[in-house]
Amino acid sequence: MTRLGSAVATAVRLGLGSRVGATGPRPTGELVLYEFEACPFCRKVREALVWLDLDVSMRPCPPGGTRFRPAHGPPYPMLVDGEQVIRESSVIVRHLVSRYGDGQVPWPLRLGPLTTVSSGLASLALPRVRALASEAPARPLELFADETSAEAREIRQWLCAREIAYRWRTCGRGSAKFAELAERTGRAELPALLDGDADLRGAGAAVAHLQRTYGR
Ligand SMILES: N[C@@H](CCC(=O)N[C@@H](CS)C(=O)NCC(=O)O)C(=O)O
Repeated sequence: MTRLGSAVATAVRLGLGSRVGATGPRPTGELVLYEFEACPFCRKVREALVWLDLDVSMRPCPPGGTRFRPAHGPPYPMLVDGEQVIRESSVIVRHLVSRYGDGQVPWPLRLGPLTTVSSGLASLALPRVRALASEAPARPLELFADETSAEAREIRQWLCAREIAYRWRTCGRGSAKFAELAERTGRAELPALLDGDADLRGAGAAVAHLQRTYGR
């Protein structure tokens, strides 16, 4: 998706996914999300994760995928929170805001069919890329990014198409993770892909590194 396309998609979604909203208690365990980039229902969950400033272990399940799909089949999104396995995007969003927010679903996610239509429109320009071969990384990758930026989407799309698991450190406006990133690396610039000692900023550098290291 181009920068313009991404800006239009963000406008259609009323800016959700670019900033942190009302946060609450933090998870004690890991949140795991099975999803794919072009799925509008998955986008709703990604927007809620940024709103709540939550980190999540991503398990990309693109069409035709063979790494995570066999054990965790559709429909997507599917969230695992401790013992709980939750399907249905609206149920996942409600679960997240009631456990990790102030209990209020942000209003752009509360519009019923309109939410689905606008999320569908925002995801329209995204190709439903079928799974491509890759090497699985030996150590977890970390991606500091929000939901809405075109560059972040390009990196997520690459990772999604190759079914590469990663830790998404959601980083919307207002997140304390900007400070964490700056303290760890000396710079707060997003999107940031951290892979061991490699620190890649921007989609061009990140995708080139990923292609070189994990592409086939
Ligand atoms: N009502 C469900 C719809 C989920 C859904 O239809 N997901 C599609 C992707 S957009 C899916 O998993 N399709 C089957 C597949 O990809 O194999 C929700 O809100 O989560």
